[in-house]
Amino acid sequence: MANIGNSSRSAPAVRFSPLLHSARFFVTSSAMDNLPDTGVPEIAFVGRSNAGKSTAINTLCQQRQLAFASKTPGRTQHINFFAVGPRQRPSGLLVDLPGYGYAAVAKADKQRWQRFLAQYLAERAPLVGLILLADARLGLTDIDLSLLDFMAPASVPLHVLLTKADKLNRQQGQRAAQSARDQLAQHAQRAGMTAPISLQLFSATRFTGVEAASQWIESHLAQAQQAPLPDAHTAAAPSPPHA
Ligand SMILES: Nc1nc2c(ncn2[C@@H]2O[C@H](COP(=O)(O)OP(=O)(O)OP(=O)(O)O)[C@@H](O)[C@H]2O)c(=O)[nH]1
Ligand SMILES: [Mg+2]
Repeated sequence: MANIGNSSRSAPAVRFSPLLHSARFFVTSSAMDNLPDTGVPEIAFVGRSNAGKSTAINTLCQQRQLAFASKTPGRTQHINFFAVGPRQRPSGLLVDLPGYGYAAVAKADKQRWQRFLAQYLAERAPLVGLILLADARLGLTDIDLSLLDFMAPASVPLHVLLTKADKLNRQQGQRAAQSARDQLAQHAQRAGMTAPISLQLFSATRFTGVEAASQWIESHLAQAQQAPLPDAHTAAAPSPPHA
């Protein structure tokens, strides 16, 4: 069974990651056939529209407008890659994926995006870690859990950020984290997920969980540098998630 670790931590004096602070825009892609072919390990940020993916990237990287965050859901339309590490030879890419579950997107666009997302998650060889973001007040929804089903065969380590934790008091936050942990453990067992899973609370306004999330990213990029990347994930062709 997957191990649901507790990596949440409240840090009065936040230590930001110098590696993540080095982040800069790398490239934008719109389809599977124009993804960058660098072999550099990737950590992807995925989740419902408005969950706080772009904001989390900006916060972790201590940059105001690296990724485009907006009050209007569905603003991130393309896949934006940000490079970290040495300029000539990046040690990792952070990937800001467009959100799912946003009702006001045209059906054809939605289906196209869902196919892409399923394919990216199942087949993207450089993907060494997935960060799933969900609003702590909503918790994990069916669509978030169905996404994990695509990931199951690819066996990519998963880290969940329950975002906007500043909107909950301490007790509500702890309850939300425990409930999401239970939900994940059950789902992981049902889906046969073998990759490690961890979960924490996160707030971009209070910097809750910044250190733990930064460490998770750094350690997965570092591990990937020591181990050669596989040719491709060996997952069966996925069917797209429903939105
Ligand atoms: N209070 C609070 N608001 C947040 C936090 N994180 C994000 N937000 C707000 O939530 C809204 C959506 O944030 P984004 O980062 O654009 O969300 P996204 O997941 O990238 O959305 P899409 O690109 O549409 O998929 C913005 O108004 C953010 O300011 C947080 O930790 N606390
Ligand atoms: Mg976004």
